[in-house]
Amino acid sequence: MTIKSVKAREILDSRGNPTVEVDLVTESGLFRSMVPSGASAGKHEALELRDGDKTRYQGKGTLKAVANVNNIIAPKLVGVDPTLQKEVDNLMLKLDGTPNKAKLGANAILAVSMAVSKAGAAAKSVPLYHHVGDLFGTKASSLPVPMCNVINGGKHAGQENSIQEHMLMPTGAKSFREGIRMISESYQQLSSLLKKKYGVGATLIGDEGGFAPSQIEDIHERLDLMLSAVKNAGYEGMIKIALDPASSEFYYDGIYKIAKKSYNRGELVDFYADLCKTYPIISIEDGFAEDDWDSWVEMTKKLGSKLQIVGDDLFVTNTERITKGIKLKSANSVLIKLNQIGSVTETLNAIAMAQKNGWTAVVSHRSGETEDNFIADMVVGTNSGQIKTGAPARSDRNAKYNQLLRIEEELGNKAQFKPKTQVPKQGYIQKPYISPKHP
Ligand code: 2PG
Ligand code: MG
Repeated sequence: MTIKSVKAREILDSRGNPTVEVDLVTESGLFRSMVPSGASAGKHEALELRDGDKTRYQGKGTLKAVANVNNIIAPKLVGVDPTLQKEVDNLMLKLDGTPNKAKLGANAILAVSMAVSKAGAAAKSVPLYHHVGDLFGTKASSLPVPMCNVINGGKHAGQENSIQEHMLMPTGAKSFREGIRMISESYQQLSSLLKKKYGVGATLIGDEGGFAPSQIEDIHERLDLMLSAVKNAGYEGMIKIALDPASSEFYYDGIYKIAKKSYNRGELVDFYADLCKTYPIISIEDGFAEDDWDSWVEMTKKLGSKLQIVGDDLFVTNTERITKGIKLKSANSVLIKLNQIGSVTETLNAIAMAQKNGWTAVVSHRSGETEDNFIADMVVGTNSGQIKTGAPARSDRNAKYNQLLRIEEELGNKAQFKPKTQVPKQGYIQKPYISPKHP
């Protein structure tokens, strides 16, 4: 089986911004991939190539990246075996030749890289998650515990100095299918609570499908409402909370600003510790800014034994930065985003590095997404155990959840869903937790 053709085009993502799509053809058919895009992107991410031509899409066009696929990458791939993922990715890295994919664009390279994986799976007549498992060196069987962002803040909701993601994790579920139902029912209950308290405007949603009630600045009120929704849905104690403050967005030269308050390093660690003692929080991502390593180390020292501390902007799925983090003990988990680094092989290497060092790896979407559900297969293929892909709303988010439902069905009694081992630390609060004050 060989690659016959590779063709890129400019399409739209879930925010209506342009992105890159690739159609790759082999004897087994056509394989299509689309690249996501971040809003609260880390400054150490690989380069997302944009045209900069202000007369099109506010300069965000991707015609240069598309041309790089069609004119530079495609001719080199015709005749190549698509099961040779590492070789193809290395070839593209060489064609690019820069440390951050500045020449061809991470969006150009990644679109091809993902399409190659899909074609590779088809060449072997196996599902994509199975092929990813082969590339990664595991037998794919583990369905992830989802982190579902039901209240969107920060850049994803047009808010300043605000915690970005408030997520529910169905750790008490017996299967992925049951977990996603628990989340969906809680999400609908949250909608009712918000409507009752603030009117229908409070149920408008942000970039990741979660509600974005601009009336609610206070994190305690946000979390209380979430827990009330969980209780109303009948799942009290069975759903835990994860946060992504995305703090690089509210970091001002040594000071962090949330709502109208300012925090220095020690105060912010205390703020998180207090939250963890009040709410069943088991994971905090990007509690500190992308280059504030000392604060990360302090937070991990104080809270890391009972809390999953996830580096997103800090590590940008880059094994060099993860190596530094492991050495410094600056976290205990890595957020994994394909487009932060720009190829499937490098992404799998980042997951492997985390797992080999006893850290968790959380596979993640971007706030700007497409209907491509590649990450659903990737999280199963690597047995990563956790996926963050938004609220159970909007097709760009549900594309991933729906694919996981299909994979669980296909794996049948081989499917593993074991939150106790997949989500290693169960937080400060075991059970039962507070009865919410706010609703
Ligand atoms: C994050 C992501 C995804 P963005 O910060 O983790 O939720 O947001 O894609 O905007 O960087
Ligand atoms: Mg993040």
